[in-house]
Amino acid sequence: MKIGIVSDSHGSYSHIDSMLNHKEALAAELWLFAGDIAMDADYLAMVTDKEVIRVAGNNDWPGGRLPDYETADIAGHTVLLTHGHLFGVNFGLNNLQRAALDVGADIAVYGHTHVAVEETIDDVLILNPGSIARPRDAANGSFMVLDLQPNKSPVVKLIRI
Ligand SMILES: [Mn+2]
Repeated sequence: MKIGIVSDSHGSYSHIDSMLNHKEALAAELWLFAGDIAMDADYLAMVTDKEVIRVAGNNDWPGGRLPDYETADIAGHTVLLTHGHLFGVNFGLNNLQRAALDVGADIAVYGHTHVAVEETIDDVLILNPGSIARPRDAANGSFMVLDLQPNKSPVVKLIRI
């Protein structure tokens, strides 16, 4: 199953539209939105007509309608989705990796840093799609497509818009 991963669009629907011009994005059957900001996930769900699993970012109002983290069982894998600020991701990924193990996840997805990451730490695949609208690691924003199949290693593709 192909899963689109996007984060930190910060209200820029035009960057989401640019993302959806890519064939890889159109192939996604499900989306994970890692926060900042909530209404962009609504927009993504509306224009793709796909399910968007979403969490709150630090710029989403406290006490809002989104959870701080979600777990999802997808094609034999378990994904922990969270924005990352609550796990101190600016200072390393160990807290996030431990949280993934705590909930039985083999994949952790986060955002917040606006820097794309694909890293495996002690059997947990940790992914950050970067920011689609305000990248800090390149001129163009980025998103990921994750292909999950039962009993197979995840396949990750980072795409720059
Ligand atoms: Mn953030």
